[in-house]
Amino acid sequence: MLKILGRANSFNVRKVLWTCDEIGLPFEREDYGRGFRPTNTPEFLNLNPVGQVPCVIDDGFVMRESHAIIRYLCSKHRATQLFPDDLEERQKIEAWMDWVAYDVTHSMRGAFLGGQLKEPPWNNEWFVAQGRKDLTGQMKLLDEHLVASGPYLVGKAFTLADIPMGLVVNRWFSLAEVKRPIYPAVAAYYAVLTERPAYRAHGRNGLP
Ligand SMILES: N[C@@H](CCC(=O)N[C@@H](CS)C(=O)NCC(=O)O)C(=O)O
Repeated sequence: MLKILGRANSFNVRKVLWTCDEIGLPFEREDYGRGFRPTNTPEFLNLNPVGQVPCVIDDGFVMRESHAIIRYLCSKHRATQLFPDDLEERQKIEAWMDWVAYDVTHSMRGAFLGGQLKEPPWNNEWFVAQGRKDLTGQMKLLDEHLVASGPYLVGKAFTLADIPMGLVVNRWFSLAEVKRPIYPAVAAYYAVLTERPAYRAHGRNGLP
C-alpha cells in the first residue's frame, strides 16, 4: 500500500492526502516533521535528501516534492479527469501548480510563516509586508481569472490545479492580520471547493 511520510497538518502533505482521496487511493501515513519524528536523521535523509515532508513510498519507489508526487499518482492511476492526457490541458494545469509552488509560496512565507506564525527568519518586517502585498496581488489575479474563466482554475471542471490552489485559498481566508480586500470570485471558489468531501477532510478542515 502507498505509504505517506509526513504530518497531516503540513500544507504540502495535505495536497497528497487530498489527491489520494479524490482518486480513491488507499494509503498508510506516518507522522514525520515538525512536532513529530524528525526529518534530519540519516534514515529519513536517505529517503529524502532535502529533509522535508511529504515523502511517499509506492511499492518501494521513494518520492519527494508534493506536486511531482500528485502528478505521478494521477498518471499512474489514470486519473485523467484530474490530470488529462491532452498536453495543452495538462500544461495549463501545471502552470497554475508551478505558480503556487514558486511565486505564491514565497508570498505565503512572509504573509503566513512570518506575519501570522511569527517564525524566524520569515518574521522580518519588510519580508512580512512584501509577502502580504504580493499575496494580495496574487489573490486579485486569481479573482480576475475566475471571473473570466471560472468556476475552477482550468475550465469548467475540478482538476489537479485546484488542489494546491485550494490550500492557498484556505490559508488566505485564515490570515488574521491581513487587510483582505473582498474578492467575490475567490470566495465563490472557496465555497465550491468546500462541496468536496476530500477538501473538507484535508483542506478546509480548520487548519490554516
Ligand atoms: N517543495 C516541497 C516543500 C516541502 C515542505 O516545505 N515541507 C514542509 C512542511 S509543509 C516541511 O517539511 N517542514 C519541515 C518539518 O515539518 O519538519 C514540496 O512541495 O513537497
